[in-house]
Amino acid sequence: MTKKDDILTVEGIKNCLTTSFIGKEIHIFDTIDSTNNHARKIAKEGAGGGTVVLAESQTKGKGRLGRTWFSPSGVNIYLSVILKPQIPSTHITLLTFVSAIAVVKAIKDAANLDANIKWPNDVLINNKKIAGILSEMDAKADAVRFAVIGIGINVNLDIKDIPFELKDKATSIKIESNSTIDRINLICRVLENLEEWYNLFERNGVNDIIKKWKRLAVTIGRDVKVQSGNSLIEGRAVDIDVNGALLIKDRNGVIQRVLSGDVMQ
Ligand code: BT5
Repeated sequence: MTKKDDILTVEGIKNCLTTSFIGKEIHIFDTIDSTNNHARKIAKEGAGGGTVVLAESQTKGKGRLGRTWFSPSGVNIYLSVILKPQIPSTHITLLTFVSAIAVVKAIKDAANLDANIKWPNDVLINNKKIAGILSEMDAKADAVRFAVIGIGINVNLDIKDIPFELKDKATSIKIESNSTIDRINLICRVLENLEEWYNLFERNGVNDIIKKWKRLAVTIGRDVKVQSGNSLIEGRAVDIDVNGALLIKDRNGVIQRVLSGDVMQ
């Protein structure tokens, strides 16, 4: 594959996409601040569910809680999808789960690599982060008006181009498979898997999602330390609940419910 073949184009993506609503409208930027910010902006202006925003690079790629997402040009995937689910705002974490399942499956389909999920939003290979998901929403009276699912996947990123502070915790498909991957093919597989699992979520509710997520997750059954706001919760991660909260049995045998946070170990 030459560098020219690997430029993201709407036509290239539409040629490989078999979805029925996700990706019917696609916006691609060479550089943008954040695909999530742009998707939120156009959703507010009326862009429909299924609209996809992609960029070759981001100047202000976002993680959760104001963190930065390293977004160099031309090698990775920075993608946001607008969705308009009929769900209460308390179910937003489940959209992160739907997306994480889709990313794991797409990496398997496109690169034959087995990734897994760390609660709530990390996709890992060999314990290093290969993808991250940022779900944001606009809600009114506890109902979701629209959600933006942001997905960043390290694809053809070389080990030498990973910044020092991420060296121990980030990886890419190229590093793990020793080969360069067609990003357009991977984007199509992500969008198709996302549509499949999102439709299942809309049709059947949370149960299938939670069952599949648990099969792919490495967090459940482990002793964990979770930083949630200012508190550190330690114990055994025993389960997740219907809203995607992590249930941790502490050393007194009490179940602590954590809706957002970072698993430190
Ligand atoms: C996430 O946050 O993992 C969500 C990342 C979502 C990025 C996508 S890209 C398209 C869309 N547009 C956006 O602006 N964002 C979304 P969090 O769990 O908070 O993890 C952030 C942490 O991951 C950082 O503090 C770093 O430690 C690490 N990190 C940053 N960039 C990384 C990268 N490219 N690969 C692996 N780890 C990274």
